[in-house]
Amino acid sequence: MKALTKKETNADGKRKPVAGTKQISHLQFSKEELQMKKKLVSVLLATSMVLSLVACTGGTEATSDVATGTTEGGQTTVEAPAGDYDLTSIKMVVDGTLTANLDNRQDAFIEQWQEAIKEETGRDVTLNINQLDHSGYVDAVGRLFAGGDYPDVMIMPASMYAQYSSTGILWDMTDAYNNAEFQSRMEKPEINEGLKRDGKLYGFSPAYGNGCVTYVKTAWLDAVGLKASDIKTYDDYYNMLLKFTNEDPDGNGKNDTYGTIAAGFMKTDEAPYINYLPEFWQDAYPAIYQNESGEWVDGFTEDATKQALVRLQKAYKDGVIDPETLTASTKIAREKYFSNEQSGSSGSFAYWAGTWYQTLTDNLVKNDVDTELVMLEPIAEVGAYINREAPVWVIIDDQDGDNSREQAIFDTFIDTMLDGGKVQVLWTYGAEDVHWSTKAESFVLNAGTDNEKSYEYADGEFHLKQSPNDANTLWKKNAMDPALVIAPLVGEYADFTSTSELAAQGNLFFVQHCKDAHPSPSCETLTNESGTIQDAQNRVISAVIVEGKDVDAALADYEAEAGAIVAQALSELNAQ
Ligand SMILES: [Ca+2]
Ligand SMILES: [Ca+2]
Repeated sequence: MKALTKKETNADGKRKPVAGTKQISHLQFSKEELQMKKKLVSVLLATSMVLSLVACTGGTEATSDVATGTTEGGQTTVEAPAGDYDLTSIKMVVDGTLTANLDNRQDAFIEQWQEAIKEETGRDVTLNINQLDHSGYVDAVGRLFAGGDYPDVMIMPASMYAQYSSTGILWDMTDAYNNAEFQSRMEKPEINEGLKRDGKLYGFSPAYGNGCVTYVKTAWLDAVGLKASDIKTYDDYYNMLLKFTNEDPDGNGKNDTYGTIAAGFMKTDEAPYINYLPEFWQDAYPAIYQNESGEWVDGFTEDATKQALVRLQKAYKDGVIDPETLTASTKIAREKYFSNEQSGSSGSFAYWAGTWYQTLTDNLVKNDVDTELVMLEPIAEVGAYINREAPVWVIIDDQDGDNSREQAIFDTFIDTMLDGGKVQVLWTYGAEDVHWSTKAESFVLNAGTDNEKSYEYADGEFHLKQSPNDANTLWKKNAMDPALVIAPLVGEYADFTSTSELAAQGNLFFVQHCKDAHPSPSCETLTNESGTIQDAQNRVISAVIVEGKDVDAALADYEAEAGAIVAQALSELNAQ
């Protein structure tokens, strides 16, 4: 259903039947089935929108619903060379990656970004940010697209990028990237080289991926007589979870705690899917991936996945996993973890490495809970934590056959993101004198408590300030993690470094204990029908783990629901 290309026509020029055609019949499905297929519908609508844009955009008429700026008056800029495009606004969609959210002075970030852009590019551009909830991001974007509401730029998690990269919706930024100003400072070109599909780059990542590590509450380990260094195998880990569940580690006299909690047993719509419960999934990779012999396979039906599902089924039955894991968002999972009320909380929690080590600790401090967290070395069966593919920034192609608008967006928004200076600082740390400063100042966090901490800075000394929405925590970073970025700050900004010791420890620990995630698959059938596969996977997860259904029976249901689609996807992938 993507824009017609040579690839999709037969020798006689007729359009080949493409995967997804039969999905038109979903319109006759029940409301419930429609709901289940919402992701698919979103993608279909999005891709058919592109098709209709291509069909109706011709000559000098700019009829695109997606077009912004000067094309809106019916005049196109077909003759205009790149660089002359009069870009006046950028509509951006983002998830929780942008830490400078509405509660944290996003207005100041926008204002300073607009000023810096004017200084650097001469362009007067209004930045409009639509920040969507992090947990439901993929669905929310699908709904925006389905409603024809396309941004100019947006962030996409890697698996979403794989899904959309072949649709024609994303602008081919290969040339723009190759000629970008930041290339002279590039330290890790392999990150974006790895994002190319058939040699073309449709999404840009300014940083590498990062991943999750398992944090454990030291006070709970002490309470049940364990040490983190003793947890070496799955049996050790499971024994720890049992003790956290059955031996009252919070000391309130009741067995009202859990071993662990996660945002979902498996995050079926976002690679690497299993990073929130690594000890249970171990060597399983329950998604379509390329195995060691180079063949694309469905890991969801492999024996390793069956064994992982059985481990999770037992853990659920034993009560060591918080049952809210089935539905919890990342926000709910982490808030339960560091809650002031530790009854109902968990001892072990796999979450993002680096900055989050500091943030989780800060929240424990704020909630007056024993604060020490220890990072668990990967147990033997896990071996290494997963370094996810980096999320990317994409530019929406308005399909008018002219690159000047998209090039202007690249130059203004993406190229400046790694300018080594003012704009990169904004993406990395936020707004000057709001999130960070070089002015002399002193302040105290958690004054009058055991966790009181004083900070004092001389004039000219770069430092992070108190978080705008919470004067008792230190601000950490904005959208780009300084430890993960692929091109450095330079000149007067070169010594702007984050001061959090735990974040640095966390990043180092992760780098020492990680392996790269399998690359996300990209083919037409997955673009159109991955929602159906995810729905079938979610039903297996829920049936086996929560309802205690036999794993083989549940996988037979999966095969009946999604088997044909998976087989088609695998055949496309293996033919590439
Ligand atoms: Ca208790
Ligand atoms: Ca265009």
